[in-house]
Amino acid sequence: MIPMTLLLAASGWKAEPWLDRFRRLAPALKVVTLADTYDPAEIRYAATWKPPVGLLATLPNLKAIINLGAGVDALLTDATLPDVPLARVVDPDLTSRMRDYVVLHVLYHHRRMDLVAAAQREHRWLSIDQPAPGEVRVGILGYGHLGAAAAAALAGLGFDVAGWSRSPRSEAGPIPVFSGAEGLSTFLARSDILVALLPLTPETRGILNRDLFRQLPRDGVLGGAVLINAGRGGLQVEADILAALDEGALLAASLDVFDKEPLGPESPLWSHPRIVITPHNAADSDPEALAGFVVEQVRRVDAGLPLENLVDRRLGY
Ligand code: NDP
Ligand code: OXD
Repeated sequence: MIPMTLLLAASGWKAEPWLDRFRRLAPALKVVTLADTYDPAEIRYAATWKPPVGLLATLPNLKAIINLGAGVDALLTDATLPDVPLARVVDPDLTSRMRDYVVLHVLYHHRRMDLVAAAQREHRWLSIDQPAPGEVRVGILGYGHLGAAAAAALAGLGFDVAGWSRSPRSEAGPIPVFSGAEGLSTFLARSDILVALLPLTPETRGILNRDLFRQLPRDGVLGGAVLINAGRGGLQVEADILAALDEGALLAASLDVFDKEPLGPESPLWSHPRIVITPHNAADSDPEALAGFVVEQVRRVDAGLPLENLVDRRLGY
């Protein structure tokens, strides 16, 4: 009998912590990696992060793909991707990591830590006005699993939070959610701090551009608008961020993601005094937390049940 095997294909990640966790959770499940010799016909499930283009098309009996991150943009660029159900992780661990990243950077800019740190380097006692959180309007561009969790945490700290999504919300909640092109300008005009947590799709590529930055308020209590992008690098036009910082449409930015990763040492973004760079680690995928989701999807496929957190390939997320 051909074994029902899971292929773990996660580029740039250490395989052993995942394999170890799979062994503990599902000792009977055979798991192979690209470093192993396997028969392509034995692979029923693939757990992936940026697998080599074309790889999944070589697996004739593949029944499901489970993306080990929240964003599937890299996977969907593979024109040969087999037409089998595709799920992505949605998990409290991943969500809380992103929530914490967003809270950290909102507070950093709210408290003007860039100025405080610069003053410390000069041994200068700098006293800055401290607006109350309720005077700072935060806009969450992409009000999905991660955006909504970040929004709730920020609202809990007293910030004046709103969200923006593709589809309108059927019920009004405590946080106003704008939607679609018609809601965008109003949403932007009330975003002193703009947090991008959108997926990268044909519709969202390049959305963080000069036109958008010019719609952000300049008269907020921080003295200008701040961009935090933890979604995808392809959302932003890097040259427009630098231009917006120069012309005053942006006061500062925190960027976790870049069009080309790792960000090259020659990039002017590194040394800009009002940009904080983090190395795409806003919310890492932790095998301890996420391998259980993969095992559960394997169980569901075997039981003839649909995958959880299915990706809509037509929408691209
Ligand atoms: P979700 O699918 O849960 O949420 C996506 C949100 O974006 C939804 O609110 C959706 O609207 C909205 N959206 C999508 N397209 C559009 C559009 N064209 N116009 C307006 N709104 C749109 O995703 P997650 O919250 O789980 O993840 C978001 C992204 O975060 C991932 O795709 C990934 O790129 C990024 N990410 C980055 C990480 C990092 O470490 N930097 C880690 C994890 C994720 P609607 O609600 O109407 O569907
Ligand atoms: C993700 C990521 O999409 O880490 O999960 O970027």
